[in-house]
Amino acid sequence: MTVKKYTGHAGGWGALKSTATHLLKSDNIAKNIKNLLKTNQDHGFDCPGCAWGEKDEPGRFRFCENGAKAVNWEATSRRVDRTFFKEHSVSWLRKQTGYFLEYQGRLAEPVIYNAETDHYDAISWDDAFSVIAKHLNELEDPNQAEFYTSGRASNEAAFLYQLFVRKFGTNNFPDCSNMCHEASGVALKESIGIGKGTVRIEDFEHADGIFVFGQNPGTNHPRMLDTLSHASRRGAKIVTFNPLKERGLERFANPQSAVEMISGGATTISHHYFTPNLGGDMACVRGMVKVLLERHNLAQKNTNKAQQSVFDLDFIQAHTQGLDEYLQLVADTSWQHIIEQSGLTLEQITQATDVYQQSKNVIITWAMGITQHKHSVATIQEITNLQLLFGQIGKPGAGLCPVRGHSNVQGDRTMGINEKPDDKFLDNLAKVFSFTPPKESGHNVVEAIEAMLSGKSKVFIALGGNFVSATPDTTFTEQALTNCKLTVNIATKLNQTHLYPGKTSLILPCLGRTDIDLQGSGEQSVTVEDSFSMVHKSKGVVGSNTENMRSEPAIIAGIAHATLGNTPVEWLRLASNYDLIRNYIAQTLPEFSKMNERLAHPGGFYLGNSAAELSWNTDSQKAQISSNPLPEDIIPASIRALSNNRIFLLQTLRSHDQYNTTVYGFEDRYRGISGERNIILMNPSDISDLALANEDLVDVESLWTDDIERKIYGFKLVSYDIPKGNIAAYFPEANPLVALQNKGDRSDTPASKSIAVIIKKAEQSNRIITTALPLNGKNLSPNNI
Ligand SMILES: Nc1nc2c(c(=O)[nH]1)N[C@H]1C(S)=C(S)[C@@H](COP(=O)(O)OP(=O)(O)OC[C@H]3O[C@@H](n4cnc5c(=O)[nH]c(N)nc54)[C@H](O)[C@@H]3O)O[C@H]1N2
Ligand SMILES: Nc1nc2c(c(=O)[nH]1)N[C@H]1C(S)=C(S)[C@@H](COP(=O)(O)OP(=O)(O)OC[C@H]3O[C@@H](n4cnc5c(=O)[nH]c(N)nc54)[C@H](O)[C@@H]3O)O[C@H]1N2
Ligand SMILES: [Mo]
Repeated sequence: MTVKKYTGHAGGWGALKSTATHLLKSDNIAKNIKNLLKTNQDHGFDCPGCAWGEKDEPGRFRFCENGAKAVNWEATSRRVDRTFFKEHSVSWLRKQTGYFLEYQGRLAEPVIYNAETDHYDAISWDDAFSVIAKHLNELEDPNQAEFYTSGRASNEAAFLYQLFVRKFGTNNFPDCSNMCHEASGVALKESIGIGKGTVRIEDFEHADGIFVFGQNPGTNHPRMLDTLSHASRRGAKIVTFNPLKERGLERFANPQSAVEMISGGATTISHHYFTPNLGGDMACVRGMVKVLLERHNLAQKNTNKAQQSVFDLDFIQAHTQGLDEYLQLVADTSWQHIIEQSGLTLEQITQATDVYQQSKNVIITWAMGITQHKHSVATIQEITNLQLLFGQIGKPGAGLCPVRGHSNVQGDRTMGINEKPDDKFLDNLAKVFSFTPPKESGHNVVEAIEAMLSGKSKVFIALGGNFVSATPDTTFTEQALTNCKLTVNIATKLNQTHLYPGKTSLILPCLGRTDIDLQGSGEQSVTVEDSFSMVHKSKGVVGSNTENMRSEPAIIAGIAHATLGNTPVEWLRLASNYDLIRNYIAQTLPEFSKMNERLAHPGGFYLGNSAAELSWNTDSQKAQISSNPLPEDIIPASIRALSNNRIFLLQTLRSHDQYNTTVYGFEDRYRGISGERNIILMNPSDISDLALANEDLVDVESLWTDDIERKIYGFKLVSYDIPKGNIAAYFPEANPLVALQNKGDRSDTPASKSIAVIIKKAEQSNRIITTALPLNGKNLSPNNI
């Protein structure tokens, strides 16, 4: 492992070099260059990397370094077929890393698990569909099946999937959103009546202040840096809150700007960079509002009537409710509480407030640093309150911007992948398809794991994703899957989830976003929705060696047809021409009316956003200014009481060289960490307080109020610029530490950025990294797993 401080700016030649290296390492350089040029273009495919949007500007490259990696890795010519599975048993494959599995290439043909030999064998598509149909139809209750979705599924696939599952009879739709932006959806729905962001990409051109909370766009949304650098050069002030000094948020050279590339110059992104404690953001915003309230109270004494209010009283009066209760709560929150919890000084909070107050138009963005805490819903509502106090919603250059993760995770929700569907959607489904969809709420991710662990749920079907590695309490989730009678994975690449088969298990290989999708009526395109509610077409361009793969809609149609016959639709006919699926989407969801026609417009179409139009679909028909108490403490007293050792708060995050559970390599370039992923970032003075040294190996144990030991072993300490008491490790390596019940209030999102842990020098000098949980009475230790 090497650790070397990265002193350059983000983007620039480094990003270009890395893109080139990944291209050169790929099997087919010319093909991949051609692919990249089609990324996010009108006649190409939507980048499977992230959900950032694009302005409708012809002639620009629209990919980034990490999008290039995603495209290259999907377009590999390596194949995992029956020969591969003959050579490798499931037990052997389980011992390999995710990196190894991903590297084997694309899944090439359907396979079924043979428990006697512990190998997967080839199976025909028709037989695979029959196996699934038989298992589903034999269940006593449709609620005994779980239907997981990962956010790459297209609108067409997602719509078909939810239609099949609801007709089958359940709302059990655990999905990656539950682990991602669920808190944003819950908070915004309550506060402003719609669970999506209110800004469009053009708004960034009109914002004077942009506040970025808890996200690392240099790695996870690199095209956002392009947007931010334009705003910065135009004079907008950017304020960042992040415990880590993420390089991309400090300085960025745009690989698409000739001047910056040639001059070696870069644009300053953040004018103020604040490093709060993990989970301290709600306190930061509460502090900002407290400063503003104090200024407001002073202003009220002003004799000039026009200057008597700091807040936008007209907006508040016309559009909101809950002001008085909230301001009382702010007044009652002590500065000591705010300062201690935020980890910032009063002066820093005041600086942030000044920028906010001086900006005519403000956008606030956020991602996982905000959504993966116990008090995430409350934090997002606090952010929303701030914007409501100043009427910073529903005007150009202002609003709320949860930056979504997976490239179509927002679209999947719009299509009805939702364990708690709203009545209007169900009524429309009932009307269009003449059946009564189930109303009862289904399972989210945590509930699905619990149901499979207890044996209540017996079938697990996954439309993409890597359930075992993405979810908390890894060992429990593995057990939950192996408890099932049937597990089915529709996937592009082999991953750990496929290696924890139920009694019967199928892997069904599907086409990816970049592949040409040929059906009965010709080449198909699909659609996706970005973070800005823009729906656009995506059409694959790669076309070799995919004969025995099927598209996601074709696979879903095959399963549905085998299970339900031709009800309520002719599944196979829909899969032969996706225009027909889109016609049904248009009939079911009013905002998609004339979908096929509107898609002809370059750049696609905008779904609209009620809150951005100052229409509030809440019970009161007003935007809600919420009153949530600041948490007493980020690490609750009940957890503190569990250990006499020093307790640290751990966040799990992404390196620059991974896509969620897919590890592309070992270069976390902007953090200067190379060659190693089993690491713990820690403040140097914390390392010496523990009487440890940089690069020492440690065991990490998380604290939770059950009697289960959750540990990871032999992680390397890396001395890092991070607030004291806060530490960081990579996702998914640290997932075994997240207790299933350590989750967000009202969102049930695993609190992956808020794990109380204790650190000890590693007991063994060899580096066995695994979990140790007592399961079924068997005490697993690193040596007998
Ligand atoms: N290349 C690439 N692109 C991706 C992904 C990927 O894995 N690789 N994943 C996609 C998906 S699904 C998602 S959801 C997004 C994820 O995008 P991000 O949310 O950027 O992902 P994380 O790596 O989890 O980064 C969390 C950031 O928040 C900070 N943070 C953590 N806790 C706190 C906190 O309490 N307060 C504050 N203020 N900051 C905090 C961390 O230091 C880190 O900078 O990216 C999407 N795009
Ligand atoms: N500790 C911790 N845990 C986390 C997080 C964290 O920050 N910390 N982040 C959470 C977040 S934000 C998310 S979104 C989840 C992600 O959870 P998932 O979405 O379940 O995980 P991914 O790693 O994105 O899934 C990768 C797999 O998807 C399959 N795949 C890729 N492309 C396609 C496709 O086009 N179609 C199909 N059918 N399959 C495809 C491949 O087989 C690949 O192995 O993880 C969550 N888990
Ligand atoms: Mo995500």
